[in-house]
Amino acid sequence: MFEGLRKRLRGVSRKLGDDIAESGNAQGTGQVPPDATGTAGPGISGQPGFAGRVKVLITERELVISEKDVSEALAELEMILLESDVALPVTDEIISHVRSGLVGKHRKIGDKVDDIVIDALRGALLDVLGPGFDLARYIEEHERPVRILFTGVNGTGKTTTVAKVAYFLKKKGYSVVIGAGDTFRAGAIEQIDVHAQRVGIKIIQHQQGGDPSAVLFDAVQYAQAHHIDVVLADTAGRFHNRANLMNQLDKIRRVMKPDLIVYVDEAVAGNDAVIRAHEFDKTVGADAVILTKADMDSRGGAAISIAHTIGKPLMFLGNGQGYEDIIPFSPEQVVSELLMEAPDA
Ligand SMILES: Nc1nc2c(ncn2[C@@H]2O[C@H](COP(=O)(O)OP(=O)(O)OP(=O)(O)O)[C@@H](O)[C@H]2O)c(=O)[nH]1
Ligand SMILES: [Mg+2]
Repeated sequence: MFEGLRKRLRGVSRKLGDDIAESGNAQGTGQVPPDATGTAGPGISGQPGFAGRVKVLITERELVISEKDVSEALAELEMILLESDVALPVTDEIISHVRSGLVGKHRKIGDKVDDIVIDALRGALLDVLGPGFDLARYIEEHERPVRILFTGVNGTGKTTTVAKVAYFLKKKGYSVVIGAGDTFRAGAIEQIDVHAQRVGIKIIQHQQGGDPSAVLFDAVQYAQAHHIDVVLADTAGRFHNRANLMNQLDKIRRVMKPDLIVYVDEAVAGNDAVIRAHEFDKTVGADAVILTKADMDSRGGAAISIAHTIGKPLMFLGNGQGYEDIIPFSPEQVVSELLMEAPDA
């Protein structure tokens, strides 16, 4: 996951560290008397004596990181983020956060520069990734059944994600019903029916061509009558500029009254996913985002940008085709993986 970005971040953080360390060496050799070996004795006229020399050494051993030390590596970091499809405003935010985390910082000669650099990068990434969304906690804190509507464009992984989330919640001990709300695409009802059988979850379905609002209304009624904890509503893929399909989604929203609208897109779509999420949020609303196919995404741009850009948290990352292949989004974990030292392969 995001291994291309990880490698490039590792490269640029080394460069940042090296540039800062090199400038420290230059300051050190330029200002500390070369013969300051600690020999006692009277000072040569115009030169500090032993005590003076020690003082110089001590004060000179604390260095301040300057803009000049970091500007080249930050320009490189900016290119890396943009080439990894991190949205421009998010890239700007990260750069300015790293810059303010480094420039003006006092450090002692001998402090590990790498730690200072990694701390600055970690802070910047955590800041843009936001807090994530804990679905189990949400369910605990809300009236049951919790109704969750999944939306998004065609083929991004909505149906698979509904099955994965159902499996995830079932393992946590929640009862779940799935509503087969894609009555539009041929084969869609059979597809989700097979998933539901495999993960052992009750499914409510109507005929193909029927009104998806009616199916999802029935799913909610079933959940209420049987004290089911969560309703997961699949829907047909659609683009935000298709007015009739968006009106249909609006009707679903009015009839089903979802507690959460989850926008599903693929991490591999990069900045397109961010733009689409924004459009869906404007048209039907979005409370959280799931990015699928993170296992196929080397660049990581959408995962880094989406929450900050649309102001909605990331809930899960999909990382494979199996039912287990879904990870609750943890900003700390993603940042640790991005910044972890691993052998260059
Ligand atoms: N590698 C990988 N493939 C995934 C992931 N999630 C879904 N897929 C695959 O993506 C393809 C499309 O998944 P669907 O769940 O049918 O997508 P959808 O959004 O429901 O598609 P429509 O209903 O046609 O809009 C399938 O082949 C899935 O197996 C993931 O996290 N990783
Ligand atoms: Mg589908």
